[in-house]
Amino acid sequence: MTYTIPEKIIETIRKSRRMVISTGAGISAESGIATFRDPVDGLWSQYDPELLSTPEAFRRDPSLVWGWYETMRGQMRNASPNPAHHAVTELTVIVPEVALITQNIDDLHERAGASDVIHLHGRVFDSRCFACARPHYRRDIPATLGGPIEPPRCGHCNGRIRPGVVWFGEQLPQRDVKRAFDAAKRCDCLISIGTSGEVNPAATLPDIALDSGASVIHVNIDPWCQHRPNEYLLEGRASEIMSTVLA
Ligand code: BV8
Ligand code: ZN
Repeated sequence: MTYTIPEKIIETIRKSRRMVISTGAGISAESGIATFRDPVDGLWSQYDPELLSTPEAFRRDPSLVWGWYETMRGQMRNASPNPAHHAVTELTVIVPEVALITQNIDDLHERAGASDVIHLHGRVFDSRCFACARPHYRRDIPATLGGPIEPPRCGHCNGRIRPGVVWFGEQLPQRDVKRAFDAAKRCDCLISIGTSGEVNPAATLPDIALDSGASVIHVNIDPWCQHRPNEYLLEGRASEIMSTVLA
């Protein structure tokens, strides 16, 4: 099915001089990476991702949480950027000023050629000591994935190593939050791709943009949208819609 983008939306994107592109798990879904709301298969199906993504869960069972993130890291390493990631990169080249903000912890925007990506919730490929916060570098991904794995130890204080992501209940990096909020206030157009808009403070970006007089375009297979003035919904798969936007 070829997707037709309403002329008004095409015009809004074409005229944009200061754009924010805000992405969630839905942009990586077509690269084979499960979203938070997708049912998770195998061992992990008995766990709620939100309950594993907390410091309390890591304190309670570090091997289970570390194993969960190593499985994700393996999945993300084997995934490839899809046409939506490439279309976003193209927009960052065409539009004079673009802030690319993602809630995703994968590196598919970078592997699609984007730079200066604001990862509001960190990156699964970063890790640090849970006790002293010193960065920990590792390249290998364990051969056997899919279950609990004992996390490595910090060379400095012997504390357990944790993924470099922001867990529920943890503060986001304040510098990144400020950059993201300032960009949402300045922009003339914010495109939100593949997010359920359920996690704060990332979920406030579209409203900040609307309140500042910008247009907001949601790209989602699920037609959720507040339908405020200047707020639009493009219902469908991110790769199909974003490729059509750039066609
Ligand atoms: C904070 C990293 C201040 C880890 C993530 C009670 C106690 C403590 C805090 C709270 C509380 N109540 C509320 C809060 C705040 C909390 C929050 O918002 N909770 C929600 C659940 C209510 N937020 C926080 O805790 C944040 N910190 O507030 O600090 C503070 C400090 C102390 C005490 C109080 C406050 C930290 C939030 C960051 C959490 N870390 N990720 C990891 O990834 O494992 S969040 C994680 O979930 C993701 O990063 C992402 O942000 C979020 C999932 O959202 P989406 O990306 O939108 O994904 P989702 O699956 O939901 O939706 C996918 C969408 O794509 C769907 O709409 C679908 O239709 C669409 N889609 C699917 N396929 C496609 C598609 N669209 C297009 N094309 C397709 N093919
Ligand atoms: Zn340490």
